Amino acid sequence: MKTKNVNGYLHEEYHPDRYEEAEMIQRSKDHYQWIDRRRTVREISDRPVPKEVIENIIMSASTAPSGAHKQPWTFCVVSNDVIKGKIRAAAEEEERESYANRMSDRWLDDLKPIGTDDVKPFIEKAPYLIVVFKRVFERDEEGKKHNNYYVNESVGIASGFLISAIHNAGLVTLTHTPSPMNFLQNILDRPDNERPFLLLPVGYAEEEVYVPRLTRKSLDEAAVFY
Ligand code: IYR
Repeated sequence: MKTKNVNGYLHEEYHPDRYEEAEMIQRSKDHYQWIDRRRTVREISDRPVPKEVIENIIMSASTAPSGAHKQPWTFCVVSNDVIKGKIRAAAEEEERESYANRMSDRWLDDLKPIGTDDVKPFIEKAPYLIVVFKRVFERDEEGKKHNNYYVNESVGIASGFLISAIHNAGLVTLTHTPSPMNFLQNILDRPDNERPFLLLPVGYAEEEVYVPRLTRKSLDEAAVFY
């Protein structure tokens, strides 16, 4: 393998996958049509999912690019019913307060077409909960803190990869964002350099599920070409 030296570090030759134009067009179109079938599903079945699938999904997410390749994420996987029960109870407590008092009328109106409320059965029902934590800093051997870079961007990208990998496996998820969500830090006993970022229940969709009828932005709405 061909290598070169950059600042005293080894760089190795890389051969990106390449396709002829026609194949490239077909592949990009197929990928769009495949990912456009993904929907957020709140009715998740309790049917077991092989743990290996969850492991592969997380390894896919963990290939995301990150600031200075610090990989500032930890994916906590919960299958234990007692822990799920604690998470659901704490999440619903926050959500009850949010829906009743913290969210604006405008916000509640915006959620009406989606039909969400403060009851979150999927937290206990889904075979797996993936709780994504961002790692704000790392500690060196002497215990000194070193901030990570572009943490939200990096963990956001990794979460996107995660959602795409879940779709690829034929499973469903939703991005649950209880707010505030510091309770996850305590229940999962995470270190002080981690902050909860997203909670994703993962599993099969129930046999018969309904999702809001929605339209996605057209190319003209989503993009500007200069
Ligand atoms: N975090 C709450 C409320 C909520 C907010 C938005 I913006 C959504 O798109 C959906 C829900 C919840 O999870 O119910």
